Amino acid sequence: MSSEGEISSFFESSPPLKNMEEIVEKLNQFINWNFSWQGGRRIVCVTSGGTTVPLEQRCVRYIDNFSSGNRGAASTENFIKAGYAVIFLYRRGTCQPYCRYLPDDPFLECFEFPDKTNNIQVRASHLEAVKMAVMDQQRVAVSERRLLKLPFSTIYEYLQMLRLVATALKDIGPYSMFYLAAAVSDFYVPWESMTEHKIESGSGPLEIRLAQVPKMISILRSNWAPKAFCISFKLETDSKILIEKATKALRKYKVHAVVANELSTRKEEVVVVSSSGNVVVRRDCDKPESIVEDNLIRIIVARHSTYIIESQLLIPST
Ligand code: 9Z3
Repeated sequence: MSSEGEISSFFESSPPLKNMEEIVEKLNQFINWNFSWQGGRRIVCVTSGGTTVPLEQRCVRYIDNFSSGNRGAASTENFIKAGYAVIFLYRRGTCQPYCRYLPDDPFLECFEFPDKTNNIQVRASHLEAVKMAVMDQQRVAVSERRLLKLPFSTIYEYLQMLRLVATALKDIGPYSMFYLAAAVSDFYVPWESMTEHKIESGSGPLEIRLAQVPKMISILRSNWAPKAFCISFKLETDSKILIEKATKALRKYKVHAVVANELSTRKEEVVVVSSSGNVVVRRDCDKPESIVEDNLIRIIVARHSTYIIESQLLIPST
C-alpha cells in the first residue's frame, strides 16, 4: 500500500494543472446546482479511458493504457437514466456519452451535400443516431445541467483532477459515488527524472526506469471522500486470476465493490465482487441492443440506495 509520503511527493513533483481554477469553479457550480435541485440529486464521478505516461517533458512519446472509453460512456448514459448527475472524467479523444453509435471512422460519412446549395444534411442512414446524440446531449448537458465533462491525458492530470473532484464532493458524503472505470497507469517516469527534450534516437536501445504510481484509491477512501460510495474495476487478461485479484483489491482498498472484467469478454460479462458475495452480470443475449452496463448500473444504483439508507441510520438523531 502506498504511504501518504509517497502520495504527497507524487503530487508535489507533478506539473501543475494548467486550468485548475476553471475546473474547480465548474465543479463547484455543477455540484451546487445538482445538490440543491429539488432536495438533491445523487452525483457520480465516472472515470473513463486510459491515462498516458509521458517519456519527455515536452512530450513526443508516451506509454498508454488500453481503454476505448466505451464502458465509461455507456455507464454514464445509464446513470443519467437512473436520475444521477455525472462528472465524466475522461481521456481526451475516447468514446463519449450518446455518441457510441456514431461512426468515428470517418465521421463525415454522416453528412451529405444534396443539392449544391449551402445546405448540409444528415444522411438517412445515420439520421437516428445523430438525432439521438444531439438531442440527448443537449437535454442532459445543457438544459438539465446533469453532465459535466472534464478531459485528461496524462496520469499527472488524471490524479490531480480526481483529487479535485473528490474534494469538491466531500460535503455531499453518501450521495456521491466514484465509479472508477478508467485504466490507470501502474508505472510512470517521475517528472524530475524525465528528460526535457525529445529523446534522441540513433544511439542504440533505450533504457527507461519506471517508478510505481502510488495507489490513490486507498487515500480517496480514507481522506479525500471517505463517505462516498466507491466502485473500482479490475482488468485482467488471464481469467484464472481475475476473481482472486479483484477480491484482494476489495480488501486492500476497502471499496464497496470491485467490478472484475476480462479483456476479451468485457462487453459480454463482468463480475461484481463485494463482501456480500460475487454476482455475475451479463448483457441480455436475446436483445441485440442490450449492453452489459444496463444490468450493471441497475445493480450498482440499488446498492448505492442501500448504502445511503444505512449511512442515514448511522447519524445519531437529535
Ligand atoms: C476497466 O477494467 C474497464 O472495464 C475497461 C473498459 C478499461 C476494461 P473500454 O474502455 O474497457 O470499454 O474499452 N477499467 C479499469 C482498469 C484498471 O486499470 N484497473 C486497475 C487494475 O486492474 C485498478 S484501478 O489494477
